[in-house]
Amino acid sequence: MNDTNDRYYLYSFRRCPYAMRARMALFYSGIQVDIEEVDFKNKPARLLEMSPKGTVPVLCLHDGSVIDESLDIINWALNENDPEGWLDTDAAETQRLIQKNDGTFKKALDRYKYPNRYPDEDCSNARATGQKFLEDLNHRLTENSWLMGVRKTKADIAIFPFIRQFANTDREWFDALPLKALQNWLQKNLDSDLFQTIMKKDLTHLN
Ligand SMILES: N[C@@H](CCC(=O)N[C@@H](CS)C(=O)NCC(=O)O)C(=O)O
Repeated sequence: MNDTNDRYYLYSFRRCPYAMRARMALFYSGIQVDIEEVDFKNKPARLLEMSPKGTVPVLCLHDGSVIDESLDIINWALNENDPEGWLDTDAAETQRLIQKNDGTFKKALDRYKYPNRYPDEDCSNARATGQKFLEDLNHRLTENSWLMGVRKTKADIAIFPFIRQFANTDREWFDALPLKALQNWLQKNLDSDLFQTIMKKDLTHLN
C-alpha cells in the first residue's frame, strides 16, 4: 500500500452515487487518496486528458494509468485490501444484482427524478419500474439483513447510493411503502461511519 507521500488521486463529485460508492470502497480498503471535487461546468483539463469521457469517479494510479469506472475502482480497492471480506460472496449473483441496479433501475431513477431531461419519452411509469427493484431488494432483506446475506458486501455499497437517491426524490412516498426491511437497510447505510465519512463537506482526502 502507498505511503503518505505517495497518495493516489481521485476526481470525485460529492453527490454522485457512482463517486460515493468508489469513495466508500477506497476508504474501507484503507487506500490513501487525495480528492478533487469536480465542477462539471469547468472540468479540469487533466481529468479530460486522463479520461476523455469526462465522468467521475476517476482514480489516478502511480504508474500514470487511470481507472475511470466506479465498479473497476471498487474491485481494484477491494483486491488491494478487503478487511471484512466484502468480496467473499457469490460473485455472479453480486454482478447480476449490480447490473440490474446500474441498468434498468438507474434508467428508471433518472426518468423519475429528471423527467424534463427526457422530453421525447413517457416517464410516467418510471417510478413503478424502479419500485419493482425496490421490492426485489426488500424481499432479499427480509431474509437477511444485507443484500447478499448476513454480512455487508460489495453489493450493498454498490447499490445503496442509488436507492438513497430514489428515496430522496419523494421521501414521503418512499417512507410510506410497505418495504420495512429496505427502509431499515437504507437507514443503516446512511447512518454508517463509512457513509458519514465519505459525505463530509469539503473532503480533501481519505485515510
Ligand atoms: N459508468 C460510470 C458512470 C459515472 C457517471 O455517470 N458519473 C456522472 C455523475 S453522477 C458524471 O460524471 N457525469 C458527468 C457530467 O454530467 O458531465 C461509473 O460507474 O463510474
